[in-house]
Amino acid sequence: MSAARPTRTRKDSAAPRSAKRTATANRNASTASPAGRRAAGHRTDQLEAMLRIRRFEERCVELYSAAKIRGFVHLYIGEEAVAVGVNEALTPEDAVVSTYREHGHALARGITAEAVMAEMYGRTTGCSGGRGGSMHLFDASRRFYGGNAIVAGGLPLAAGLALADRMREQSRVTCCFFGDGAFAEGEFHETANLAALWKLPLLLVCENNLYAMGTALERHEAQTDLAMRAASYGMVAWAVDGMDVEAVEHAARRAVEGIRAGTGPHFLELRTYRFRAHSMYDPDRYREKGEIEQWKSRDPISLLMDRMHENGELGDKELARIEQRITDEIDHAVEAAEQAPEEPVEHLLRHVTSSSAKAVS
Ligand SMILES: Cc1ncc(C[n+]2csc(CCOP(=O)(O)OP(=O)(O)O)c2C)c(N)n1
Ligand SMILES: [Mg+2]
Repeated sequence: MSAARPTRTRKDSAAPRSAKRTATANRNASTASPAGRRAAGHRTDQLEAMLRIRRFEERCVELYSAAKIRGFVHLYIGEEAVAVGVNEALTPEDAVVSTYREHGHALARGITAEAVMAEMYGRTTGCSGGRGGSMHLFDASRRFYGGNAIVAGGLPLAAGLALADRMREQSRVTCCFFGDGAFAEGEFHETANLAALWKLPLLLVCENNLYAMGTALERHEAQTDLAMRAASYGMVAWAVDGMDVEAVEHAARRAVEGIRAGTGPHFLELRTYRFRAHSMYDPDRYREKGEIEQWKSRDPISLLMDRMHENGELGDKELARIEQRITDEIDHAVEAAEQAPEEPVEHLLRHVTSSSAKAVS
């Protein structure tokens, strides 16, 4: 079985075409000019944000092997450009709803590595008080409304948040991340229909990594052009190269602009790939090694680094400084999680609303 298609020139050209122009323009801009320096600085920030996610998850793999982290863990490695590029287009007032593969979304949103790592450890200092774990990161103060273990489960929640903001006449956008697997769920179609009908301020971000667990897209969808299907609901929809962080950000900015202008929901199909298995339990026997390697040759971090090297924007010293900063941050996060307390058993019934719940003796 082969689902390999790392470069899809014709369809990718819709939104990214202008993104590519922007990237070319950036390359030509002299870093000596203020605009050139700003663009270079922005790329450095994008690189650091993607590296933070990558290094955080690499550490999670080690900690999982050491049985420090338990339960289900779904890694985002390979998809970092999506979380980082989309987040750049959002403001702190906007809302984000995510999936169980959400470490990257949470970190890009600004939840600290310390709060996420403590949650991975199930400690009280975690962003969900240690009750959620890897799949249920949550931080209402950052308008980050989870982490959701149910495929497509975040979509109706996101529509509700967007409707609430609209009713309060607030100019906010709700961004909902979900996978290609969500297309097989009624919740996607019900949400898309109502959001388009009511012109909700909703950004639908489909992370099309070509697989829903071990099932390739063409084995569960009759029509695999997801942007085209979303457009059939009467919303603006584009397919974007999800390995190019600048293209992602450019498309997300255009979409958010349209949403804030009142034109209703926008849909982005980000064509991406997870380099690791579905979860830590998955033996990953349904993909050809060659396919994985082909996608790795378009690693979003290497793509951006190559562009920056080409522009003379990234020196070895600067890269080493960024890597060190991230290593220190993650070391500190692990140390803090190791020291943090677990929830005492007497608190077991906190947040349990059932009247039949009994106190533990
Ligand atoms: C409603 C529901 N059905 C089935 C599952 C089991 N399940 C967990 S992950 C997954 C695949 C989802 O794939 P996709 O949406 O493409 O996201 P990805 O894992 O690729 O990021 C399935 C079927 C679930 N969690 N929820
Ligand atoms: Mg998928």
